[in-house]
Amino acid sequence: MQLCNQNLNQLPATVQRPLYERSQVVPAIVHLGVGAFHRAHQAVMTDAVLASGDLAWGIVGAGLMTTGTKDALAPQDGLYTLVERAAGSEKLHVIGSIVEVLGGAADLAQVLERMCAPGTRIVSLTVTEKGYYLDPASGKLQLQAPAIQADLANPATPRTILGLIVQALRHRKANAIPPFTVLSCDNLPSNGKTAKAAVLAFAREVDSELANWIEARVSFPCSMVDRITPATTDADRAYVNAQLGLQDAWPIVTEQFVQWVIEDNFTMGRPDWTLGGAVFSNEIEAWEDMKLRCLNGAHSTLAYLGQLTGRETVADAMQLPLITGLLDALWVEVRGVLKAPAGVDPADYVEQLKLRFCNPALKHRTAQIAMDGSQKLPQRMLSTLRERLAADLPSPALATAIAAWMLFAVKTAHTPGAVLNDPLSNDILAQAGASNDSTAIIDNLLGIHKIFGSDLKTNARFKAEVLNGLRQLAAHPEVAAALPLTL
Ligand code: CS2
Repeated sequence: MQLCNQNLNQLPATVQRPLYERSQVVPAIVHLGVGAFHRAHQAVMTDAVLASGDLAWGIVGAGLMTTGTKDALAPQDGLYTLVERAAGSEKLHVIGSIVEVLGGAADLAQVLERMCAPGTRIVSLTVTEKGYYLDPASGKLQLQAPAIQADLANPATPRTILGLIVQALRHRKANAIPPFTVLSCDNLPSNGKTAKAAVLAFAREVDSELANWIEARVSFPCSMVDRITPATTDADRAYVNAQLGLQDAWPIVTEQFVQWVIEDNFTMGRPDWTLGGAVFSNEIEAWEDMKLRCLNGAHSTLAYLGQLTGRETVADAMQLPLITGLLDALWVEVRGVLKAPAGVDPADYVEQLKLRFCNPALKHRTAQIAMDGSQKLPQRMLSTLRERLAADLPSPALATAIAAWMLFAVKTAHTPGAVLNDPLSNDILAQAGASNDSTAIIDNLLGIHKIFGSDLKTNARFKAEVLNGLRQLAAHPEVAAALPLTL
C-alpha cells in the first residue's frame, strides 16, 4: 500500500502527519528544483504554516531537468516522509505542503502557466549553483551556454530558470498581474542579488523595458539555508517503508539541525515561516558568508580529501587526523577575516559543525559534495583567500584545500573511465591531465579563468602555498596510494 491522502490514517501513531485539510490548501508558491534540500527545509516550514491553520501557501514543486521527483511523488499526492536523524534518536514526519508536482521537459509549459497564475505569489529556487548560468569567477551571465541561447531564441518555451522567470514576469506585466517575489534558497553569496543579476542580464537580452520593470518592481530577498541533507538511498527507502507500513518512493533523510534565515522583502506577502523555525533578518549576507565559508568550505575540503583517501562518508572522513587537522587550520583562517552576524560567535558555530559532520546516522557521501567544484570554490574558499591576501595574511590551509581539489582532478584525469561531475569537467580534466609536474599542474589549473579569475595565477605567495600544500598531501601515505601517478 502506498503513502497517499487516502492512506494517511493507516500511519502508525508515532509518525506525525498533516492534520489540516489538504484539499483546502491554496497553491501560492511555485518552487523550481524540488530536490532533497527543498524538501528538508522550505517544504517542512511551509507545512508548519499550513498546520497552524493558514492554508493559503501550498507549494507547486517542479523538477526542471527530470521527471524523477514527479514520478515518485505525484502518485503519493505530493506526500513524503521526512526523517530527522541524530545518533540514537529520530523523528518521522509526513509532509503535506507540496500540493502538485511537475517534472521534466514535457511539463515546462505547465510550470510556466503556474508561474503566470495571479495566485502565485512566490517563485522559490533550489537549482544548485550551476542552475543560474553565471560564470563562477566573474558572476557574468553565460550568454553562450546552449540552454541560454535556446531560451533567448525561443522565449515563449523556456527551459532554464532564467527563461521561465522572465517569460512569466513578461506575462504578468502585460496582464497587469503583480509580480511574484523570487526567493533563492541556493548556496550562493547574496543569493537574492545573484538571482536578480542573472534574471536582469537575461531580460536585457530580450527586452530592455521589461528588464527595467523587473529591476524596479520585483523583489529578490536573500536567504541562507542550512540543513545537511544527503541523497536518499535504497536502504533509507526500505527503512522508511518498514516504519510506515506504507510505501514511500522518495523519503528524505536529514539531520535535526535546521536554519533558514530570510530577508523580509516580499511584494505579494509571505507565509509566517517563523512557525516552522525560520528567522527573518536584515543581515543575510553575514549569515550566508559564515555558512558558505565555515560549513561549505570545510565540506568541500573534506569531500576532496575523503575522495583521495577512500573515505566514503563525511562521518568517516572526520575520523582521519589529516582531514580534521586541516579543517581546524582552515577554520582559523576563515574566522580571521569573517564578519559574523551580530551576536553570533563563529567559534560556537564551528564547534557545532564538527558535531554535525561527525553525525554517524547520516550517510553523507563525499562523492556527492565533491561534485561541481568549479561552481563552489569561489564562494566557499576563494573569497576568504582574496581577503586574506589583501590583508597580507598567509593562508596555508586554504591553499592546501585548493590543492586537494587539484589532486582530486588529477586523480580523476589519470584514472581510465573516471568521470568528473562538473560543468567545466572538460577544461579541468584537460589541465589536470596535461602534465606530471606539480608546478605545471598548479599553473594549468589556476589558468582556468572561469574559476580563478586572473589574479591568483600570478600571485607568487599563493602559488607557493598551494605547491607546498600539494606536496604535503601527495606525500601522505593514503593519498599517495590513491594517486595513479607520483608527484
Ligand atoms: C554541501 C551542501 O553538497 C554540498 O556541496 O556542502 O549541500 C551542504 O550539505 C548544505 O549546504 C548544508 O546546509
